Amino acid sequence: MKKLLSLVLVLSLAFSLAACSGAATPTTAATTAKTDTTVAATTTAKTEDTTAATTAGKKIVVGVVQTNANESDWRTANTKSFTEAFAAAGFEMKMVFGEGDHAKQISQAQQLIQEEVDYLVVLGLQSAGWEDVAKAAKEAGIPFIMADRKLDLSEDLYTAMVCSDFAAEGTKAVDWLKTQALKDYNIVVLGGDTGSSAQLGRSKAIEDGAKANSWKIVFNQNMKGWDETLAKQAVADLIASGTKFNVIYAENDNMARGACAAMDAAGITYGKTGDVKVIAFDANKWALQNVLDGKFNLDVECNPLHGPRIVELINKLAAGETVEKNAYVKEEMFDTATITQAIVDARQY
Ligand code: GYE
Repeated sequence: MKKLLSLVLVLSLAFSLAACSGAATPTTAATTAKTDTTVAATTTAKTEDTTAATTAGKKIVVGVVQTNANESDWRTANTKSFTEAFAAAGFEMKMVFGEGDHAKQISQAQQLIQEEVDYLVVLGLQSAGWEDVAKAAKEAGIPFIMADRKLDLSEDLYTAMVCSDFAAEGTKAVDWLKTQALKDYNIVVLGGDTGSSAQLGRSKAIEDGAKANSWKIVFNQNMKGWDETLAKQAVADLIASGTKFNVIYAENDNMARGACAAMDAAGITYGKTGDVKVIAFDANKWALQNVLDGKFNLDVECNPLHGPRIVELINKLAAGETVEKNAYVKEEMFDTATITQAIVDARQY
């Protein structure tokens, strides 16, 4: 029955997908991210199928629709966290990578529904365009879980989410920037993948912050794949064009490192004692060492260790227990005034 149902659904999805064309625009940051950190809505997704899966001693099979294999050091840590936690939990993991292609992620999710996974975990390249997949998973009785990036789905179309609050991350950076009391603010925004909730949230925060504080954004471009080399080239071109800037707002650590490499090549000073403030997101271990060394001024944490969180969630769902529907990961920030060697040494990623 589940096989026939999912076949019908996949066919209807295929037809609807033909109509879906995800056109990316350079720097739009219009976002609908609604921060509802305290919603304690709970949900149970106990369906006869999932209960059967656990009780029958059958391995729980989890489909994971991941973004790109080598997108960033953050993504590498994220994939490793799933792989290790699922193996330890005895889950069978079917992880697929969209490699920058939203439509590819959609068809990969369909395929996993077709293969009757017990749970579907999605980390979307883009936050929009997931309704049909979520409906198909629901019809097939497969709990749909969002991890890392919140997708534009109504609450009835997903089971639970464990995500980062990207608007809050961006606001932390804007509030920190305000405390720097710079004479002028000429900001370079190196954005992440267009349309991802991470990019949308972080970009909107600095755009709103600039408007509210009459700061100038002299450059605002999204780098495909959060790419370090593209970020380096973009800043090198900016320097060559003679554009004056004194703040780098890089939406992940790798792009911040790319920007620093371009400034090194041009002899521009940055960081704790330099002319340009460098703001990064993710807070990988090597990046926090850069904060400690005064190369990065601020690093806003975005925690990639979702594996154990999703294992806990799935085990609860499989046991018919209630789970928090909208969970946001608790995250910090580290600047040159607060960072210590102990913090760096204790970093798990
Ligand atoms: O900031 C970036 C990664 O979705 C939060 O994706 C994640 C972002 C992270 O490639 O480094």
